[in-house]
Amino acid sequence: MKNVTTQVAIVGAGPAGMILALLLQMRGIDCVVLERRARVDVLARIRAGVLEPAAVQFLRESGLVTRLDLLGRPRNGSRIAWQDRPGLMIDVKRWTGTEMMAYGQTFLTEDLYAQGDGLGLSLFERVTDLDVTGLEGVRPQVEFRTPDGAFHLNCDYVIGCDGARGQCAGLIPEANRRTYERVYPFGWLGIMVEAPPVDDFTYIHHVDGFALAAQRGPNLSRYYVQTPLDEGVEAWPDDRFWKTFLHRAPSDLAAQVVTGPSIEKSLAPLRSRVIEPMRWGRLLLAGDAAHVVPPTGAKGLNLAISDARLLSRALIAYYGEGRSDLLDSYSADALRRVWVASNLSWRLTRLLHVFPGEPSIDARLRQCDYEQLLESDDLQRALARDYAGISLSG
Ligand code: RFL
Ligand code: PHB
Repeated sequence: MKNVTTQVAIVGAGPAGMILALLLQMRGIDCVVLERRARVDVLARIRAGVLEPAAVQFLRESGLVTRLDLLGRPRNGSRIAWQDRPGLMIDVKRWTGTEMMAYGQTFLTEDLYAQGDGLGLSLFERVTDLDVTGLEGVRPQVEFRTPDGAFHLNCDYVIGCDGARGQCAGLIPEANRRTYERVYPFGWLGIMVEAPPVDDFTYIHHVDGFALAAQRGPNLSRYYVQTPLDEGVEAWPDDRFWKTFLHRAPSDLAAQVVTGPSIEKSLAPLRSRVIEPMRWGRLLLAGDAAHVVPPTGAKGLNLAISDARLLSRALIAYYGEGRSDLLDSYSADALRRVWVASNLSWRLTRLLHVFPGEPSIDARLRQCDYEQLLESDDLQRALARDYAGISLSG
């Protein structure tokens, strides 16, 4: 077994793990990243598309991403389209004076891996048999295997950035953690298409279900439809997808859509989950490992970025100045944002989706919610602020 010693061991090389690792590395704090998958698989994942103003500003200032201005597309906000009712702009620009940015998570991950190569980041890929011990002491131990052999790692802190299906959250003994969770009775089927996108990100509510038109670039579009959980990707050939999407979209939007063969297709179940606290002993959690939101609010990646940022500050203060106060308050500081974002994601999901088997009163209440939103500047401002993450940044 090969021995490795480091200050911070980071499990997971998604956005949370990579951003944290790079921020630490740039400040001379020694860290090692352990990733279960091979780089090609991590880089092939297609997920988020929208960044909040604070995330854009932070990524710009940090120098971690090099192509924001080349590949990113500033957005004033996103639209809601509603069957038989007027549409509505979630007008971030008007109500907050800031802009969102369309920037695919795939681009971000490529940027982060390129920075990691440039900085000589110590990244172990295809990690298996991860075993973490000693989290209650001062010197946690991590054992793992890669195709190159078995490793034993000594460190000061273990950071769990291993996503929604990772194992780090489970290292907190059940008696010391609380999990709040809702599993939604539907998923999103997403396709990527090499065709010009529609003008605006548009969330669509239709009596038959939700749909979303999104964009990745001048010739790259992303579309989603709400689907039942008992149907896999194979039940959704392209022609069924397009028929469903175009049926749910209002006619003016449908007229803009350039259809084409999908170059990628995937199914995402929806859930809300928060694990409290986000720290136990020498283990700290960040990103989807600690909290999962349904994608409706476009918050997951933004939360992963803000966790990584908070945690980097706390670790830099610890190693630079010997202060542990920011590490002690990390969980509470992060959870404030997490709950506000979880609440927005739940409210938007409930507003825009049709829940199978719901009582008929729910559809009328949903319509009432939307009509109140249409009529109220105050409600629109509040929604725009939450969507932009403005009320969270304080
Ligand atoms: P990730 O990206 O899941 O990365 C976790 C990494 O950990 C690895 N791993 C392990 N490594 C070592 N040992 C183990 N035992 C391990 N177990 C797991 C995994 O291989 C992986 O590489 O989590 P992270 O870094 O916390 O980042 C979270 C974001 O990826 C996620 O929240 C967003 O993609 C959510 N999301 C969106 N967020 C937004 O802010 N804006 C959006 O527009 C948006 N759209 C979306 C989304 C997520 C979606 N899906 C597929 C759920 C749209 C969709 C459809
Ligand atoms: C996306 O671009 O994939 C996307 C955009 C907005 C969302 C979710 C996903 O709320």
